[in-house]
Amino acid sequence: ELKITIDGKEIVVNQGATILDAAKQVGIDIPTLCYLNLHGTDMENKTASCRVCVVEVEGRKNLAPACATPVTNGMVVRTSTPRVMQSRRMVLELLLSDHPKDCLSCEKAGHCGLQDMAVKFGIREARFDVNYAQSTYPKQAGVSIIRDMDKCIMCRRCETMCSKVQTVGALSGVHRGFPSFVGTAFGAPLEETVCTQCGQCVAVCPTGALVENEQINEVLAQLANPNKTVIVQVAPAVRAALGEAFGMEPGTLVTGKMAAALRRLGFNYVFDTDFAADVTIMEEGSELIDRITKVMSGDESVKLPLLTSCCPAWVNFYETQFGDMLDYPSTAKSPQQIFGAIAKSYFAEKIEVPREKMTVVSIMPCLAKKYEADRPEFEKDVDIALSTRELAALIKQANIDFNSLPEEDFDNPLGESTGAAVIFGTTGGVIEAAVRTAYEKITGENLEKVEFESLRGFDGVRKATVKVGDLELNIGIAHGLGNARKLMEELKAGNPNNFHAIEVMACPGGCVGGGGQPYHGGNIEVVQKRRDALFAEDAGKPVRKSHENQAVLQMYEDYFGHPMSHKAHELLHTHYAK
Ligand code: HC0
Ligand code: SF4
Repeated sequence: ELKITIDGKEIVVNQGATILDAAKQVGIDIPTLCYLNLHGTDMENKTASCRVCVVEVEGRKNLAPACATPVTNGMVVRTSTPRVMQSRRMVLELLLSDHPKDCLSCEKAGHCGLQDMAVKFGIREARFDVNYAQSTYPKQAGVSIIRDMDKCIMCRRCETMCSKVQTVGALSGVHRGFPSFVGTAFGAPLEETVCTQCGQCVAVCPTGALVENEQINEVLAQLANPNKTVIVQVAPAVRAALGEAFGMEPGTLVTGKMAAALRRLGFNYVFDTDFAADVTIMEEGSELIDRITKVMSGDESVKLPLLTSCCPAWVNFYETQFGDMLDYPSTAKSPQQIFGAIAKSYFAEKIEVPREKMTVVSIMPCLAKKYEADRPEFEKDVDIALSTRELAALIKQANIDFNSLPEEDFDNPLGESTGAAVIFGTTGGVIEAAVRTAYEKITGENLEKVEFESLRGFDGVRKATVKVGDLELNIGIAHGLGNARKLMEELKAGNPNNFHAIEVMACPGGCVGGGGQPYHGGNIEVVQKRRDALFAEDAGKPVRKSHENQAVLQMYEDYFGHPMSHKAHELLHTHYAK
């Protein structure tokens, strides 16, 4: 234990703590720009590159970066002396000297760490700004992500996220000093690298260097076209986070207001991805039971464990990193794509609108969903995927007073859903939903208690055994791609845990922590509150098992026949490629 005095307050800290940690303990806020710690994940960015967090340490000549300076016993620190304030301003002015000044039209405006800092420290001029000295790089506009390295401040949060948390390694710092930036191998577009499009780099970028490919105007063009029937679907995790963009507490559910807002924006049908999540369980659950039955009877044509396949960044990850194991994932499409396929077949026929006159927009907490919607094999079943942030921006542009909207319902039939579908948006939720259905299908008994506490939680890798009649169902769960890699390495080593099924979500926390959600500013508790909100919505639903969704059952009766039927395979399943 060590003693330190910060701004006159005495604090006792553990060995290894930094000045920043110590200050936090007593609620002293030292401003930081590059530092980021997502507690409970492998994300700690400690590059000490921005120098905004410098403080005065008694007995030392130079100012010390609080994020990277370990506490020594008896240390006396002052965090906001005139010298510290001047130094911070100097650092900011230097950063701004090599930063574009198009803040008015920057996609990150209002959410930019650098802008916030400049406002906080009252920067009125950038004294070192010499136009010819600005470094410029070609802007790269991808399907999901736009990279503008002119705005990179070399905090390297994206690099830490991509290499440490996701273990993808698509981004790394190149060059030193003035011309340095974070780039891809050989400067290739992200689509041509190992990037999974998870968007977690965007989620932690403090500036406009990494942003989503905004598609709001494309949606407005569709809404303005009288020849188009425009249908919208909303992913489970969106309802637990959208409210944050309108000043509500993290974890506030806005399902009803969200439906009302979408209706006022002019969508012809306001539907729910949750409907399709229930369909996913019908298909994937049947596939799981089918595989287990076959493997138990010695049939070696199928593999266990079944890997969930609804997270598009995870799909990209195993396609590129584990291309020799493509017979493990479920062939069921993701709910987003299942929804699109159903909307443009079953529903289109029902309302007698030809496919070409229908536009399907989805609202997703995710950036990889843009990439998924664009994959050629899906033939534009989903035309445009907007992020939660983009929906918030659209609602604001339309001048809708979100907070005073009434609570409305989704339209029918593709708006009907169960509690099992809602929890898809959190880590562990997809597999819990699948177990609820598999349990009843395998045992033929009614499942009284639908909550499986053993599958819940926030550890990066979780393992649980659920008793389903005589069968002991071994389940693995991972969130964050680095954790997924650990489970995949286990599989390669021969599946020592004898898993039957594994759920993976690419983002820490699952979709609630997705790369398209309102920025949480590095506070992982926000993600956990969103998860709790989804569990609350599930608990309040009258129907909580996917196979009891009446609209889904009706659709099977009228259209698909049964799960895994020929028609279901054609429209609801897919294949994977290296
Ligand atoms: Fe998800 Fe999904 S749960 S991936 O996290 O499965 O993005 O919310 O929409 O498709 O339903 C995201 C969230 C979805 C899909 C669903 C799945
Ligand atoms: Fe890495 Fe994900 Fe960003 Fe791609 S989207 S560069 S995988 S963090």
